[in-house]
Amino acid sequence: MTTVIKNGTIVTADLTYKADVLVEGGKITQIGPDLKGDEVLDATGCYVMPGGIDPHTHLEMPFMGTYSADDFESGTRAALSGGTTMVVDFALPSPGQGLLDALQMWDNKSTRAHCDYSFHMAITWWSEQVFDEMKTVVQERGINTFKHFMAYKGALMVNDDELYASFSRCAELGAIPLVHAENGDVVAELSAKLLAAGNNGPEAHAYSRPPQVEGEATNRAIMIADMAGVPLYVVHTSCEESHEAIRRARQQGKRVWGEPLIQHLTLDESEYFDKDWDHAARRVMSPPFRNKQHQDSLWAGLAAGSLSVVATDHCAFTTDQKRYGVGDFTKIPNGTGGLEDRLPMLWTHGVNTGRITPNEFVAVTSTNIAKILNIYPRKGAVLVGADADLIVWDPLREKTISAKTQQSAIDYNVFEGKHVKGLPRFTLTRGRVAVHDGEIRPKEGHGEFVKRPANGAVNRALSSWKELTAPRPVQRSGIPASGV
Ligand code: DUC
Ligand code: ZN
Ligand code: ZN
Ligand code: ZN
Repeated sequence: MTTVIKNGTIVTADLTYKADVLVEGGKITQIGPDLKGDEVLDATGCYVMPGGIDPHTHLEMPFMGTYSADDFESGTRAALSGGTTMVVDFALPSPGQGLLDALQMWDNKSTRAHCDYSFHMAITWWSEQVFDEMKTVVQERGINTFKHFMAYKGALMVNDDELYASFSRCAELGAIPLVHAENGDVVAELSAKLLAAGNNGPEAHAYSRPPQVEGEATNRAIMIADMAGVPLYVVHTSCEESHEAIRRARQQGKRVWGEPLIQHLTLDESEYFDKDWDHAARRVMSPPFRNKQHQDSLWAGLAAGSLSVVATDHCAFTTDQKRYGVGDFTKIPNGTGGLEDRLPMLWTHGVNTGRITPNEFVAVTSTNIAKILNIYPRKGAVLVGADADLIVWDPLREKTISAKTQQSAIDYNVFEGKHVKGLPRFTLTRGRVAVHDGEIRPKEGHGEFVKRPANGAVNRALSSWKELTAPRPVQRSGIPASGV
């Protein structure tokens, strides 16, 4: 059986041109004029683009006393509905749990996925066992990224000695460290102070995590990565302070990437103020939403190339779950949804406004992250031989986002009432048509795990690379020359 996408305009990270695309056996087999196939998908007036890759999701994750409400079934269904054809979720060992043990849990959960997926491995504690298992994770399991939390003190947070040890191990294994960059010690202090002063509502969550805690941690992680000689990927970059550290590092020749979320690009801190408790609590995530200046900085970074990827950190909790934090904002489960809405929101607020081009849209939603994760051009490309993970994007299709019509399992949507223009007419996951004329046709279990081999990239920063690797003079005896 062959499928042909006819009369569309192909848009990749580099090129825009008219051609048909032929799909067979889950792969793109031909690109050119006047192709024929058994099944015909009409792309007249549409863009044919690589399906979105969301490298930052938390599906059915045990967190803050509960589980995130979207699992691999509802989560990947939401993804496909909005044009995302691959997700990378975080396998999260509880401190003390082995990495391979945690991976087994994620293997079990992910069997219901409707689209392809991969995992990042989180390092939530440090030991010889963790050091050893990292090698198996990379070399046998095909996972080349390790995530580190610099916040969530007393739970997931790792300290600087552990960061340096793990980053150095990543360097040996050809893996890339990821960081959630917030200064967890300062967040804990500010939270305690706010609570002691009787400030226990959801807006205090934002006060407890000012941009400085993110800027400091981002800079610290960059410097530690530089000393370990390893690249660094900074998840959910939300503010100018963090963006500035990333920009400076890149300018100095460091291989550092920043990932703003669609939520931070389109929603601001006013969501927390003068709103009812539920409205604000539903938007509690870390880092919190920022003001317009920070938003402008993120948009500018996408246009200038100092920020590389737009993700969601999809971590959805119901209103009932959010209410665990009534009377104590530190108990509100952190997280917001966005999987289904990332592409339409970015198109509407990015491409339709002229902030980014359609080619840049493809770069930041798919191609850049495929390259960073070492799965390009199998993913993130419209090329012969690539997986047929494709979207036929109709720039004239419109809708108003609402929880009533969403795929996600929760009872609200942080983008409720937002009008989007630009939606998938068709979404193909390895050749299978999962969205047909805007209607979702999911298939549980269609998704496969995508192995990501080790990556040869190193951080060749000019600032410290030579200094760290060059032979240095050593006074071997350690005894003063005069003798004592
Ligand atoms: N931030 C969130 O808001 N949720 C999940 C984890 C995280 O870092
Ligand atoms: Zn995080
Ligand atoms: Zn409201
Ligand atoms: Zn996250």
